Amino acid sequence: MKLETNIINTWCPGCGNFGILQAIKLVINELGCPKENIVLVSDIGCNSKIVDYLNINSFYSLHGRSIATALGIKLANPELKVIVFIGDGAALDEGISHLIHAAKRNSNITVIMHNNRLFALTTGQFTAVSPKDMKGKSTPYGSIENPINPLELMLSSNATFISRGYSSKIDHLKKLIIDGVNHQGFSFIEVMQPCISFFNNIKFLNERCYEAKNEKLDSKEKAMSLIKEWNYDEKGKIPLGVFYKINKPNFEAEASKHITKDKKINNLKCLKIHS
Ligand SMILES: Cc1ncc(C[n+]2csc(CCOP(=O)(O)OP(=O)(O)O)c2C)c(N)n1
Ligand code: SF4
Repeated sequence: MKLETNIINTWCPGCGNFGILQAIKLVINELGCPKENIVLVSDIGCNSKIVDYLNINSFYSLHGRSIATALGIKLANPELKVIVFIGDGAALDEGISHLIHAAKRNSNITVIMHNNRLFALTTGQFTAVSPKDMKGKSTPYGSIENPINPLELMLSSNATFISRGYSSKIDHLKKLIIDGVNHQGFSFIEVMQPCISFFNNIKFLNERCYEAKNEKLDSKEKAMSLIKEWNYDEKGKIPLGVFYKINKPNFEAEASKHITKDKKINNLKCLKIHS
């Protein structure tokens, strides 16, 4: 089956989303599961157009609501591999509560957050991860707020798989996504993604991103020290890789036990009624 669609790609030339699209194509081909068992859930934004360019079952959600939608899909059919594409604006502004709760629940879905550090489709407003002083449509004199660190947020929300990739490192990103999709719990993959038109940080990212080695994936302390190595400021190196990975019962598996119990109770009730 052809992975490409006939839809004309409207991303700006040079956009980091092309690298993520390339990585996800490799992931789908290498995952080894039937393509009909994969569901892509997209948000709203430049990032979300990715599902238009992939011939895979997908669901266009509302802005900031894609994670809740994905959780519902996974709950209804736990056999599916559910992958969310979401921007930093949707994940950390409009939809931040969904992100925190999906992590807390350890929902067995994968969230790929395209981090271009602003709202791109609406032409460059600041988000929770925009640098202080960033000038844009909603901050003509520069943002007066400091960015949050989303990976720190994920660690404190008890996400069981936390990682970071870069759209220009396609092979590395492909491996991260495969690892995240195969993880039996909530996997969060932040992807640094330059927005060429409104916040072109490609040189900054090329100079700073490096593949970090983490031998202690189950250590929160080690994860925090890697996560804190770069704090969304304009200095230092930016580590890439898996920072944290632990096994814990996931939301859908736990919920299914209750559903099975419920079914048994209902069956007993039916038997009583009929006897
Ligand atoms: C609830 C809601 N708020 C605002 C919008 C307008 N809106 C559409 S796309 C977008 C920007 C998306 O930014 P982001 O999520 O960071 O994704 P990007 O475009 O950067 O990939 C906004 C604000 C909307 N559609 N719905
Ligand atoms: S506006 Fe930015 S994020 Fe959107 S397609 Fe263009 S370069 Fe990519």
